[in-house]
Amino acid sequence: SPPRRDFISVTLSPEEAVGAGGYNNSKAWRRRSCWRKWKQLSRLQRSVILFLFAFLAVCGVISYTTMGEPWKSLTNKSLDDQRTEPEVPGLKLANPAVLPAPRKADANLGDYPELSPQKQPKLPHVRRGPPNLQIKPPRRDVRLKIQHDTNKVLEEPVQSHKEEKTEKSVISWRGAVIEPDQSTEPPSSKIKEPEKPSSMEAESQKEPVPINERQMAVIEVFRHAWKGYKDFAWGHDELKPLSKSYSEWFGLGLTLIDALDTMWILGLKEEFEEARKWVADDLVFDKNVDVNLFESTIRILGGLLSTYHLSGDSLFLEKAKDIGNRLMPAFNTPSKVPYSDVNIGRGTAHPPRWTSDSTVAEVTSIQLEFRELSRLTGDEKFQKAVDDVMKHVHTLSGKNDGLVPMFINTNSGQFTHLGVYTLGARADSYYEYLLKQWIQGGKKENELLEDYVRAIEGVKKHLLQRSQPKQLTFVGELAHGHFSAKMDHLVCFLPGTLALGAHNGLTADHMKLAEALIETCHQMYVQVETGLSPEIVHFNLHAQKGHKDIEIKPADRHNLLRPETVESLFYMYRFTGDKKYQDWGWEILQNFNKYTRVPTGGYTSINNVQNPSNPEPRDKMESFFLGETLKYMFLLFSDDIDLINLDKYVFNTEAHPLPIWMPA
Ligand code: DMJ
Repeated sequence: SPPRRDFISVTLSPEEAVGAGGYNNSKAWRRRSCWRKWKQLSRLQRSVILFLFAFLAVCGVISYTTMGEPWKSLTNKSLDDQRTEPEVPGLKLANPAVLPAPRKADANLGDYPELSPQKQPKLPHVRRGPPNLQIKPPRRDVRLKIQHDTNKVLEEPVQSHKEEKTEKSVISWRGAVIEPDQSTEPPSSKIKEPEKPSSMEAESQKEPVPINERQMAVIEVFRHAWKGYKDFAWGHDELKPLSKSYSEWFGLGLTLIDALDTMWILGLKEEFEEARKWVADDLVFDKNVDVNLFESTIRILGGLLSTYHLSGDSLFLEKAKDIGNRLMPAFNTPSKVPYSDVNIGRGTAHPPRWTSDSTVAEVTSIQLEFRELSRLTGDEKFQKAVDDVMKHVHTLSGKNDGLVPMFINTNSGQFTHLGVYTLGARADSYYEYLLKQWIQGGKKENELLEDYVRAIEGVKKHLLQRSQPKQLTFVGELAHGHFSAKMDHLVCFLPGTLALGAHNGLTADHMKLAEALIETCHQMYVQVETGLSPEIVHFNLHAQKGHKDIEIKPADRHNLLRPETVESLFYMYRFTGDKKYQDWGWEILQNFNKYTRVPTGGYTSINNVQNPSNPEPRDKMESFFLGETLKYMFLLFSDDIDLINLDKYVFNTEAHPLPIWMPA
């Protein structure tokens, strides 16, 4: 066989000859030239070079695995910071100019201690979520000593005074310590005392606002309700306090989830920790169960997101992502207007059995939650789905001066049952979420504001009337041109929403209307025998001897422990400082205690607000009693505006506070 050659001879082509003689810098020439040089090396030389390359490659891989992730994380952050436009073509994010760049779904900086907030380089210009909203957890060394009887609290001022002193230190973890300069700090997965940045020092020097006697009474009511839930309904949807059992709606521990952030705000650390454990160990969404998209969004997704923000505990964000993803099939409709029901285990969605319509309030009151989920996860699909619904509804015909019908078809995307307009059931929170989305997004999304302002003008034009004899301003309903003097208790969200709009710069007449309407809602309580409002009232338009302003039909005289009036009282007190609103709320709390409290634990809905001697308990405690009513009650009695500051948070329609997206 021919001897193996260490060299090869190369015959140059004419062009190469030219190149050799002159200057040829073509790529082909350079490639061939390199190859020739390589081939001219000895086998030993080649082996050494190859070995060096291999060695460098191994070093590269090792250093990438130790340093690559943090580097990647920082790189992603820089990209996020630069991003001003959404990645989805055609989707204009609600407020790209002011929206803090979304955090990536897997951005758990707890995994990277070297990137702890204090050491992390501050990236310029853009504030990042979750924003400056973490509120410190309750201190372990402080225990609330709460009396078991509300009346006792009031009868024994000396003891109450002592408790107030104890509370001073309890409150110190809460209202006074909102941390304004932690905008770049991701929530850690564990609750811990963070090192205080300098701006926080100033905050914590603020005199703590002590919990007062009325707030103590709310805590006592909460604990009594919680006792019933814990003893007889733990982990189930709702307590049936009389039969000492429970009812199931979705089978997802609805009351427990709805109550999480209330416990945090009230400072009930032990209860909170116990509930957290249930969420960690037992809350499973992989279940073959149909849930209502709206109800599970406002109660479960909203509750988990707000608890995540208050506690900084990533468990709640993980659960929020899980349920958020499982609800997404609802948007797979011909019109993109979502179906009312989703099977969260199977990933299928459908309208109610009898129709292909959805309720307008339901499809337009899930936006705050899904938008926030996108901001936190960096996954735009959630926001896109709900923004598309709003954009679509914005363009629809069938409105009457901004007022919307109650139903919308999931196939055609058009309103149905035209001609009926109400601010009550099936439309209510459409109006609420127009304003609140505008606030959430930094007041930049003009279409939302336009629709809201137009709708309030529509209310004034078509739905406002005055009753006799007291001249109470109320919001009635319009059906095919006929005015009905019927008002749901649900409409009592409106004074609070109007006041919130006025606080955010809308015209003073909104506040005037809010003042008139909250007086009416108050009268819906005080003109009734038990001092509790019925579900629906009819106002008298004509004075009749011996008649009050309010008439109640037998089918409407139940009370479900609803929050709307207390909610509005809270806003009115925050914005006016008028203590009468606190007094009105206090009367309501006392009447709940008088007529709805079940001695063995829990509170119950009642069937007859007109019969003080037998209000006919219904044997059900709705989850919103703990999620909303008692939370708003506690906030109403507080004089600390930093206890859920309304310039930093916006409440979803189930009273779960979500952050307002701060401008850079
Ligand atoms: C709650 O689930 C929400 O407030 C919703 O917007 C209306 N109904 C109840 C409370 O009444």
